[in-house]
Amino acid sequence: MNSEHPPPPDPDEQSEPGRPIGRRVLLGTLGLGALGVVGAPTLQRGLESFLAGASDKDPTGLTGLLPNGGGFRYYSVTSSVPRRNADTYRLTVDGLVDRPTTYTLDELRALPQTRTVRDVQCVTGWRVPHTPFEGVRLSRILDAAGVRPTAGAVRFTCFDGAYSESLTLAQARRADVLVALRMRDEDLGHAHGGPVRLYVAPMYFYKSAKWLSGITVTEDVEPGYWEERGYDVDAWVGRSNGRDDEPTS
Ligand SMILES: Nc1nc2c(c(=O)[nH]1)N[C@H]1C(S)=C(S)[C@@H](COP(=O)(O)O)O[C@H]1N2
Ligand SMILES: [Mo]
Repeated sequence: MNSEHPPPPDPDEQSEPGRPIGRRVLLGTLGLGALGVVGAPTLQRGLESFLAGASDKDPTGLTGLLPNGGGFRYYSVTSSVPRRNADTYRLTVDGLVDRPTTYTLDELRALPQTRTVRDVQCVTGWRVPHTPFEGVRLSRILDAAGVRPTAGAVRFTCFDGAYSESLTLAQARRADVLVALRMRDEDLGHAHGGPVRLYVAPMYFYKSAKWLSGITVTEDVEPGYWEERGYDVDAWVGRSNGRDDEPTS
């Protein structure tokens, strides 16, 4: 089963201080709103066993990951995603560049790798502290392609056929934005967007497009999948979306 990311909060609810909107919206999405009367930690455990149980019956093979021990949730906006491996994976770089390029997985692996260790933060409130990611700096890939002077933004597309994201060119050139091949010191598995996902360390995790297949340099930012549905395009952690639901334990 796939756990769909909840829609953004209702602005009226958002203005009430101290309400755990993220969790409530998540439960609402799963049709478990009635469980909201029990204490939050119990509720969270109940939700996790509900999801884990459901995922056992998942025929897509994306199982045992909901949530896995590390505290991640598994998100996909599509009900199934094709698999890509070293033979079939391709990353295309095109748009406003002098040298459009297609990379294989081995070609990405052969480039210099950068490792970051930061907290992963989903906009709905869950956080996974000190998570290592490793991959190629996006800035290196952009430089290799030769970004044209009229460019102002970068758009990311995915081989799930649905998700998209975008960054301004300045954001995309940050040293902590990676085309990630590894997470937690292992090759990125299919469920977490492998073999290659974007990793935008300073922003909410929805910026980190899984199953990355396309990087297109554009003139202007085009809102991504969740941004067309109400989330902020500038997704700096703690500075946007109004629902940074800090864990209480
Ligand atoms: N292709 C794709 N990328 C995606 C998403 C998605 O649904 N599809 N969800 C986003 C959101 S909202 C989050 S929190 C993270 C979840 O990553 P994970 O499933 O590895 O925990 O992926 C982001 N990237
Ligand atoms: Mo998210």
